[in-house]
Amino acid sequence: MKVTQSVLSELDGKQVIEHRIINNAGMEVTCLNYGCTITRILVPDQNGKMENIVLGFDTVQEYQKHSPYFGAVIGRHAGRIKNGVFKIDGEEYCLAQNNLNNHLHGGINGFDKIIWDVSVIEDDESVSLNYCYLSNHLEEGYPGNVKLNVTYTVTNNNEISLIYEGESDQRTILNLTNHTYFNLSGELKRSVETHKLTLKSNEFLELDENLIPTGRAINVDETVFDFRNGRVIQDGITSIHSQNLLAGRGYDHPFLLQENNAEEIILEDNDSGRKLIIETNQPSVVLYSGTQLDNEFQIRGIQSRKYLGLCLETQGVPDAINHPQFPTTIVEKDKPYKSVTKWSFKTTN
Ligand code: G6D
Repeated sequence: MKVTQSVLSELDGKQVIEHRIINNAGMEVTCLNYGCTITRILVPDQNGKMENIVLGFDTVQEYQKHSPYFGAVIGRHAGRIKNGVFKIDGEEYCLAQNNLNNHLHGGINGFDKIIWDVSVIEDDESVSLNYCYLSNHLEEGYPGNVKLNVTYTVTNNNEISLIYEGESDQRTILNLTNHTYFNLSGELKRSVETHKLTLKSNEFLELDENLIPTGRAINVDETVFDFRNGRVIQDGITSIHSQNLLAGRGYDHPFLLQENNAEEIILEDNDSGRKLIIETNQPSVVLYSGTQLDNEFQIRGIQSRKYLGLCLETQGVPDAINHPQFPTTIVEKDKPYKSVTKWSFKTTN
C-alpha cells in the first residue's frame, strides 16, 4: 500500500495536511487533518472503472465557505440538541445555538473545523491515519476535558474502518460520527434518487418541525421508511408522509438498528454496480438524503443540488440526553468512549 502526505495550506498557524492512501487494489482515499475530512474515495464500478464516490473539495477554503460537513468528523455531539440545553447531575449546560435555537453537530466550531494532529501507521495489509485532539472543558459549552482519537484505517480489501475514541475527566456527553455524502454513481454523474438502501431497522424517530426528535419511535411498517427489503431513495422524495415532507421531501431521520456488525446497512447503485456495506457498534444511523443541498456552489465543476449525495451517519441517538428512553450518550469520568464503524466497498457482479 502507498501513502503520501502533502501540506495543502496553513490555517490559524497550523498546517493543513493531506494524506492520500492507495491500496494494492487501486482504491484511493484522501483525507485532511482539517476536520478529519475524507475528501475523496475512489473505488471501481462493475467494469473496474475507478471513480470518486463522495462529495468533497480540493481546497480548505471551499470547505470553509461552502461545506455542509462534507466528509467531516462530527462532534462533540452529532445531531441536534433541543435549545442547546441539557443537564448532567443537576448541572445545566448551555451549548451554542447554531441551528435556529438548537445546537447542531457540535456547534459553531465543532470538530469538523478543528485542525487535528495526525500520524500515520502502516502495516502489510493496511494504512491508518490517527487524528488526535484535546477538547477543553466548556468548549462549545460541553463539560469535561476530553482526549479524542479518530482513526481511519484503509485495508487491501477495499474497507475503511472509522474508530472514534474519547476519555473525559468528568461526566459528559459524546457522540461522534462521519458526515460523508456518498454518491455511488461515480464522479457525481447522477443524483442518489435511484440508489437502493437496505436497513435492518424496524423503527425510525419522529422529528418535530425543527428536526428535533420528539421522543417517539415510529414502526416502519407500511411506510417508505421500511428499508428492510431494500428501497430506492426516490420513494421518500415523492412520498406525502408528513415526516418526508417535514425533512424537505426526503429523509433526515435517525433509524434504530436491530443488529450490529451484521451487514445492517447496504447502499447500492444499480447503474454502476457499486455497493457499500456499513457495519457499526452504534445504536442508530441517521439517513440524510441531501435535501438541504443548495445550488449555490460547484463541487469540482459539478453544480451542487438537492439529492446529489446522501449520508449514513452511524452514531448514538440525537438529543438522547433529553430523552431517557433512548440509549444514552453520557460518558462517565475516566471511562473510555469507543464508536466503531466499517465501510466495505464492493461491486454487485
Ligand atoms: C441539515 O438537517 C440536516 C442535517 O441532518 C445535516 O447534517 C445538515 O443539514 C448538513 O441541517
